[in-house]
Amino acid sequence: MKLKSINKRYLSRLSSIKLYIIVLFCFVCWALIFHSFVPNLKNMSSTSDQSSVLSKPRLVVKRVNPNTQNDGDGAVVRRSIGSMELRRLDPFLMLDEFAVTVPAGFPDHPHRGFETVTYMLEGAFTHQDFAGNKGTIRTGDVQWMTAGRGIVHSEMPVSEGVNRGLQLWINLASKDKMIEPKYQDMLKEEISRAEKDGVEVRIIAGECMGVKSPVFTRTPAMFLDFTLKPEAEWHQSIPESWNAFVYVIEGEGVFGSLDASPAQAHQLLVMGSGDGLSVWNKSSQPLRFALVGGQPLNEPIAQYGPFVMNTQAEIQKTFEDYRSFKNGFEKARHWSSQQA
Ligand code: FJE
Ligand code: FE
Repeated sequence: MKLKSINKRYLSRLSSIKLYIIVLFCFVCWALIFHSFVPNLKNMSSTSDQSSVLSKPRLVVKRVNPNTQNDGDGAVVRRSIGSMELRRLDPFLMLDEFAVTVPAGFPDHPHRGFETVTYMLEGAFTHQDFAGNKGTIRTGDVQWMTAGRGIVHSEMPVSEGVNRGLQLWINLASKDKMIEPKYQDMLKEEISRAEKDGVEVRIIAGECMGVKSPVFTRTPAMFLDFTLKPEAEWHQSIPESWNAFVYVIEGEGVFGSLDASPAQAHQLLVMGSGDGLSVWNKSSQPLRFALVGGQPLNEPIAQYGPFVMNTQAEIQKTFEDYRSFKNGFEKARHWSSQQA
């Protein structure tokens, strides 16, 4: 009788241990499955994934063939945004492809009210500012500068030969125009890269193929440098409310729809409304282009050269501040860049 009850208790304990083991086993299985699926889930939900088919691809609404012109001190620029052909593309104020050889360059000049993004394609540029910041960006490096309330600086080539790159001006919202200046520099090796199906991308700002750039964009924006092998195609989502453009750096590509005529190097394509960009490389050479998008500010703009504010009165105030070294221009009083 006694033996029987001990036996019973023993058996019930044994079955509860079994139950524990089964539950533990199930948990381990679930954890393993979950872990192996999460990255895929992330990929699947990633809007920049090739598998996410665009429902409303953006079409090219304008093509700009920038003429070369002079700016700064003997520097040659191909200005696409900021030219007569394309005054602005909110929030973008200017896009220059610059090609500069020593001793030309962009000597001491001010900025207020926006951000400048300088992306070196070839050669090197040295930057010096009135706060004592100094640095050189080389092929593949980026300088993301928030001028905010004021920067005075020089941008000059350092090496013989061609020094080539893109400079983009992104407007700041009225509430951000007078913020403290800030630099976000990235060396080529620090710029996130991703690769898939013959498509390589350098993620300067924003996100692509599930990879994010660490750059903080005060005005929400994306800046992707794509290289497509021959035969490759890509379908990149872009927030619907943003403006977007393509700048062809090298080769030729078909943008927007398969029957569009190919775009060539140095052309800027303004993309119309839709949920993303479709691109095909139908040529036998690599295609390299920058895809840039940004949230429009929809604010009035008053611009005088490198000062971009909302009203003419604020421009007048900016002249006054710059002239009398006030409200962010204090350090300009005793500063000029050092000559090499
Ligand atoms: C400028 C004088 C300037 N495009 N692309 C007047 F020098 C400049 C200026 C530049 C610039 C600089 C680089 Cl590194 C590349 C550029 C113009 O600095 F914008 C105005 N308005
Ligand atoms: Fe500048």
